[in-house]
Amino acid sequence: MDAAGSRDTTQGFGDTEAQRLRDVAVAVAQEAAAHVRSRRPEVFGTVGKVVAHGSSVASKSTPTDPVTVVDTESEQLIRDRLATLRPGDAILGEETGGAGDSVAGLRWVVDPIDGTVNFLYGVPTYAVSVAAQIDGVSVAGAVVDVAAQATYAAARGYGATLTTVEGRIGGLRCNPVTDVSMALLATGFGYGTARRKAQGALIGEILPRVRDIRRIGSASLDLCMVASGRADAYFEHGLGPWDWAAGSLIATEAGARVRIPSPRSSSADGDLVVAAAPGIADELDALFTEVGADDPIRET
Ligand code: LIP
Repeated sequence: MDAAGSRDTTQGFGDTEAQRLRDVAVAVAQEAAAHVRSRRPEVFGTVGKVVAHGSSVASKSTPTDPVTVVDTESEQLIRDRLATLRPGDAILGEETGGAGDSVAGLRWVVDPIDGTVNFLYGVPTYAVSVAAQIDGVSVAGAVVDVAAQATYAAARGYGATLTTVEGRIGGLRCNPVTDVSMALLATGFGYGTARRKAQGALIGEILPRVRDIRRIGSASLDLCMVASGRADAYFEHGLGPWDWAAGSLIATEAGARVRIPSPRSSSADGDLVVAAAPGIADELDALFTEVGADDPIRET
């Protein structure tokens, strides 16, 4: 335990169920991230030597919503490792679904590559996200920044940590910002044209009222930016549960005020996800209500 009392920054030595689940999430996400890191140059080449994509890339909801062969490999690796470490546990994955409609009991919620467009283009901002939920509530989670080889992790009630590639472990806390006009916000956009038009209109209302906006292309890393103080808040409509299941817990355990959809929600519902440093949470909620950001943005 560190000076904060209940905050456990000694990964791997916890003895509660949440800490044990966190350690499984960390191990599995790190193994999948290592696979993703090794496969990118094989499939897409290195800068200045791009291999033709060909059959390595398909599209999902729109032609601009890709899934690569590495997304599928990463999810299969995660499923195989969880089947060994946690036999019989339900698993919901972005690429192959699963876990049925029920959120009862324990289920793993997995995004094998969060930030697939960045992965495709070689923009080094993509992650592997693995969360454990009990009755639809995230109790443990890990987000591995693949390019930086950095691991964000949390167990509910035990704080959030960042482990660097050098193995340094630190506790995470949100920024002490208290004025929305001085806040750096992160956001993201869907793939469908109708949703993107509505999201762009919201940006036009919000951008003049804040310090600035960043769009990095990975929801799980956006949420970890809030947890680590690299952003003061994050908001996005229309995420899947795999995008926010781990990062929302990490942000919560770092002190953020987090708003997430029902665990049964889907990207099509267009619900809003928000994570905000506590000093601006009320003012940001009022701004979102004023500009109409609280309402879902469905794909029409
Ligand atoms: C991505 C999210 C991101 C969002 C993108 C996309 P994917 O997830 O992490 O926040 O803005 O449109 O949904 O598709 O790379 O797993």
